This record gives sequence, C-alpha cells and structure tokens, in this order.
Amino acid sequence: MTTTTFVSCDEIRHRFSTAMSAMYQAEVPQYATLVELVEQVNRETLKKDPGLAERFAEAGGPARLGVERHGAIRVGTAAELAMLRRLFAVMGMHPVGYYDLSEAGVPVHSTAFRPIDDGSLASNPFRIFTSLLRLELIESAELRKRAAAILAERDIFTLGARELIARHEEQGGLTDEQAERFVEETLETFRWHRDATVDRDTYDALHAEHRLIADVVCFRGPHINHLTPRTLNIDEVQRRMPAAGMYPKAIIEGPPRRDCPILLRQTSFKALEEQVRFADERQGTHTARFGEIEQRGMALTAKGRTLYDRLLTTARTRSAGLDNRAHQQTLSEVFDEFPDGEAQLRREGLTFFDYRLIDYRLIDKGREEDAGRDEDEGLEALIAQGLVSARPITYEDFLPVSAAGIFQSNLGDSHHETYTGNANRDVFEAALGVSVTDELELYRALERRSIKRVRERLSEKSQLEVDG
Ligand code: OOG
Ligand code: NI
Repeated sequence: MTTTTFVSCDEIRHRFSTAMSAMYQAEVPQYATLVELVEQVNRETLKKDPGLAERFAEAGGPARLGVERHGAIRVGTAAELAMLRRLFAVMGMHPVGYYDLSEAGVPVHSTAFRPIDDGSLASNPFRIFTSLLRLELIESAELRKRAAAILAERDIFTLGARELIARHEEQGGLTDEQAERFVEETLETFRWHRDATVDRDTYDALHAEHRLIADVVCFRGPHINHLTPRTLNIDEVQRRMPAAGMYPKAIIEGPPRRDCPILLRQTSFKALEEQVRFADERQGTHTARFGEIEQRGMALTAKGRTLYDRLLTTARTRSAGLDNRAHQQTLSEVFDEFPDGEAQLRREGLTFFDYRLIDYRLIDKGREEDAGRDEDEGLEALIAQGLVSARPITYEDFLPVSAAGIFQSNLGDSHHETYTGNANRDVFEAALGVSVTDELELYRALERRSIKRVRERLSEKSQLEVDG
C-alpha cells in the first residue's frame, strides 16, 4: 500500500509568498529598492542594539526578518471573495477581523486572510488584506449596473487553480508536485495586466466616481497592490525614503514610537503612475501599486483598544494637516496617557501576555499556596519572584484608521466624502461564505491557554510532592 505525503499548509504559504515577492519585485522595481532599504536599516538597528539582536536570535533569528509580513488585494464580487477564501485555506490562511472602510471614504469592506496559530505565524507570517468593493455605494444606478456587468464577465482564477483547490479539499492536502503547480497557477490571479478590459471612456467614468472602483473593475484580476516587509525602525526608513528615490506618504500611521510598542505602525511609498492600454487601443496611466513597511507591537485588550482609539482621535484632530514630524510629536504628547511599561500595562489589563513557568522546581510550597490564593495576584507574585515569565503577545491584525490612511495616500489627492452606508458585516460574511474570526478572541484564548498551562504545571508539581 502506498501512502501519499502532503506538503504542509505552512510550506505552501512559504513557497507562495516567496514567489509573490519575486514577482512583485520584478514588476515594481521600486519595491525591490524598498526591500533593500529595509534590510539596510534592520542590519544597522540590530548592530546598535545587541539586546534586540539577542532576542531575535532566540525567536528564530534574522532569517525570518526578511520575509514579507503582508500584501493586499481588492476584489469586485462575492463569488471572487468566496473562491479566494478557499484558495487561501490551502495555505492555512483564514479570514480574521472585519474592517469597514466606508466611513473613511473608501467604498470597501475587508478582512485579513492569515495564519492563526502561533506555530504557523512563526513559520511564515504572510497574510493578505483583502477588500471587497461595495458597488451598492456607487451613487449612479447606471454606473453600478455597468460595473457589475463588467465584473460578471471575468474569471480571476485559472482553471488549474480551481482544480487544485478542489483537489486540496477532497484529498485534505496537496502533494509536492501539486503544491508547486498550485503556487504557479494561483500567482496568475495576482499578476499585473497592463491591458485594461474596458475602453478609455468606461475607465474614466468609473475613475471619476472613485479611483478605487476603476482599479477593481477595469482589469483582468486583483493585482497585488503592495507587499509589506517588517522594519525594526520605521521612523528611520521613512526618513531615508526620499534619498533612495521614493516618495513616502505624508505620515506614519498608528501609534507613536514607544518603549513598549503597541499595535502596528505603517507607512508606504506612494503608488506609481503606470502605463496602461485600453480595450479601444487608447493609452493612459493608472495608479495603484506601491510598497509598504510595518512595525508591530503588543496586542491590546478591548480596554487598551478603547484607550488607543480615543487618544488617536484626539491626536489626529490636533495634528490634521501637519507634517510627519509634528504629527509624531503630537502623538507622543497625547499618548503620554497610555502606560509605557510592561508591568503597568499588565496590571491595568491593557495588553495581552503569554505566560510561561520558568522552572517549577524553584517554587517552594509556601509560595505556591500564595499563588493559588487569588488568580491574578498569584500570577503577579510568581512573576515578581522571577518564576513565571510574561511575554507580550504581538498584534497580528490591522487597524481601520491606518488602513484608510494607506488607501487614501495611494489614491491620489482626490478627497472623497464619507459614504453614508455603514458597516455591513453580515453582507460581507454572506459573500465570504463563513464568519470571520474575531481577532480579540484569538489573543484572549492564547493568553488564557498560557495561564492554564502554568497552573497545570504547578498542580503537577504539588501532585508529585503528595505522591513522593
Ligand atoms: C489596502 C490598504 C490597507 C494595510 O496594511 O492597512 C493595508 C489596499 O490598499 O488595498 O494594506
Ligand atoms: Ni498594507
């Protein structure tokens, strides 16, 4: 009897993100320049900070530093989104979070397809921020109908990709050779096409309604619109972009620089104007593709997030129209109110932690009874004694205000009113075919599991003593 061995989802995701990175660097040379700049700054940062370098070596090392953390695409129909869900599942990427961007004047709602468990994230963190166009937000009924008709004509997946996705679902995996083909076939979906599917007038009409609508509707597929490596010093990369020939977006999105980084800071170089050819042979340009960088920090609890949202709103109101330096300065001042030490963050329940028992042989009976007395106090006591470690859990998701800022800066200066239609998670999930996982729930579960493990090991220990 022969048994078939399947390649792991993590391995397929790794191959896919590597191939995607190579394709995008070839398509958008300026992105390759950004990757080089990020590597340069990362090297310098590690050299200057031996402590950081050490923590990196422990956590899998700088080898992982170079791999992209995320990319983004935009699709036009429910059927496209539903098929993407199946495609990403092959690579162990599942929809987490719901983001409504209509409030910020972008007629889409989104999720992130990403690995969920710790091991998968560590093995390859690649995720794709995926937006679905909300045609219902287009005002003109005629244009709405037109866009829907154009979208109905296209199939963004190759036949081979469709077959391999179905094969994966039937077999419960893909063989090495099938995985290779899967990567090759699915890459086609994300490739750039300089030939638009519509004539110039149609493009112009959709573009006039909203640039993003033209981007989603007028091409053969959802070209990858950016990739995002991880930087260890986002302020420095932003500062050096112009000298390297890139136009950075006006401000770095997210929280300010802190001793204990929280959530996610992001910036990008602005999308390039690229030559396109319309179906009526006329020429033109289209602006969609850019490069982004990110720096991640601790995941916030609901309480921490409420505080973040409030402070961000205050800072943004105060610094509207100011340059990055002034904006960062304002952010820092306003975020003074957000505790910036691990112990305080933990005690105030603002961030999530992963707890580990360091060495239970060190714990004597008295201390252990102490630990059992009150859940939280017990844990704090063990941490204070150096017997339990509390490692901050990294935020693995996105931020709607930041995402809107990234969208906006890459849609040119045309400013758009906010849409009156509000969040519609039900419609999004119906299109997707499943509910999205709640990101907060994932962090909460991770923290809870870690506490449970600490307690179990402690009680194993007392059991040993009773038996012995
Ligand atoms: C997505 C923009 C959002 C992020 O990192 O927040 C995003 C897009 O432009 O399609 O990628
Ligand atoms: Ni992004």
